[in-house]
Amino acid sequence: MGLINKLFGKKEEGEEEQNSSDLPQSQNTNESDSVTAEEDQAKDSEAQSEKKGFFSKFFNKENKDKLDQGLTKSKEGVLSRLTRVVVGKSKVDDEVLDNLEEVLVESDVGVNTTLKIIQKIEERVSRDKYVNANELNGILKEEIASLLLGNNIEDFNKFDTPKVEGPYVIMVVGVNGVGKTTTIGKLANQFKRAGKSVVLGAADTFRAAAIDQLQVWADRVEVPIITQKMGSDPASVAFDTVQAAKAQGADVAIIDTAGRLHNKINLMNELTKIKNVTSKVIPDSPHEVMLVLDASTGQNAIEQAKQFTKATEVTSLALTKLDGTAKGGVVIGISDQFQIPVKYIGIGEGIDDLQIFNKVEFVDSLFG
Ligand SMILES: Nc1nc2c(ncn2[C@@H]2O[C@H](COP(=O)(O)OP(=O)(O)OP(=O)(O)O)[C@@H](O)[C@H]2O)c(=O)[nH]1
Ligand SMILES: [Mg+2]
Repeated sequence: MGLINKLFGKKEEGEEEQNSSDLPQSQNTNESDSVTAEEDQAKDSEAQSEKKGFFSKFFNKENKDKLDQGLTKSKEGVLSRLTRVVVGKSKVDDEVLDNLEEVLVESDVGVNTTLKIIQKIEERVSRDKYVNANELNGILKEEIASLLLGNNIEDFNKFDTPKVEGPYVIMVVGVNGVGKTTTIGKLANQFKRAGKSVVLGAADTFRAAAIDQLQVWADRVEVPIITQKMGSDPASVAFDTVQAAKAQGADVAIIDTAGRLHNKINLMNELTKIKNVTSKVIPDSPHEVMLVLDASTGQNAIEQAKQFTKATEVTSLALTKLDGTAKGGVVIGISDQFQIPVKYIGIGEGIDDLQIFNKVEFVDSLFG
């Protein structure tokens, strides 16, 4: 809690600041006698810049602005619903909590996670006795961030890969059209920027266009790509990719795969086959199986994650298309419910529109 309190500018216990309007009148008057408006302003801006300075230690300003912008639609939805909950209310009572529950479900957080959040808020309200309705937003941020941080899954803080013998192999999986190929392109770009050498593998051999699409990204990022002709065995492309990456002494190999549904047995078996061949070249590979989910599908994304993780091993998640959707709350549900880290979020179609998922930063942006 300490870190969250600091991030959101809350004082430690016992240090609780009294709202000036709660102070006895005489004290208020004394204050205003001795402090001029200019001094007040100067103090305010000092406090502001201190707070900003503190914030910026954690959040890179440019990334945070971009995230704020990417989440605009979701944020607008959440905030307008929250405003409805507290309008005309002075304290957080049972009615506010009931309405809040509805707001969170409507915001695609998901029922299970919503119930956990409501329970935390209830505990908070009974602890603090009188919680003003206009504090609800801040309390929500704190409690949701604390819930997510409590799941013991560390955030990653840079585009990096663990040190392994040979290239670090990432196999990217997911349903059709969720943004696998685009995420691979963006990720390759970030890895390259971080000084890593990357090889891409076009193991979606179903459609010629799929191979071309990854080729376009490889050209744009200027990284090598391994392809075979359309209709070739995807496992054979994966094998070639890992072998080429190994031979070149590359740091990372990223394998694109065709979109598939969890219940298509043959296609799911194909993933197992791909895994088996990469491990022939680099034992323990693929080191990462990344499931890409389209956040704009809301609750379907949660369902897909459930089904996919049952059908095959998944070790990381990427949530795409957060821009242009009001369903961003789904990221909170997914981050809470799965013991698999949400590593990346997609906030646009451009090459730079991929961010590392940071729980506190995300919650801060979503609840504005
Ligand atoms: N707005 C937005 N669009 C995205 C994002 N990520 C991907 N897209 C778009 O989503 C569409 C599908 O992306 P692809 O990368 O082709 O998806 P895929 O999962 O590889 O699709 P298949 O190979 O057909 O299974 C493309 O038009 C992308 O530009 C994102 O973060 N934001
Ligand atoms: Mg694709």
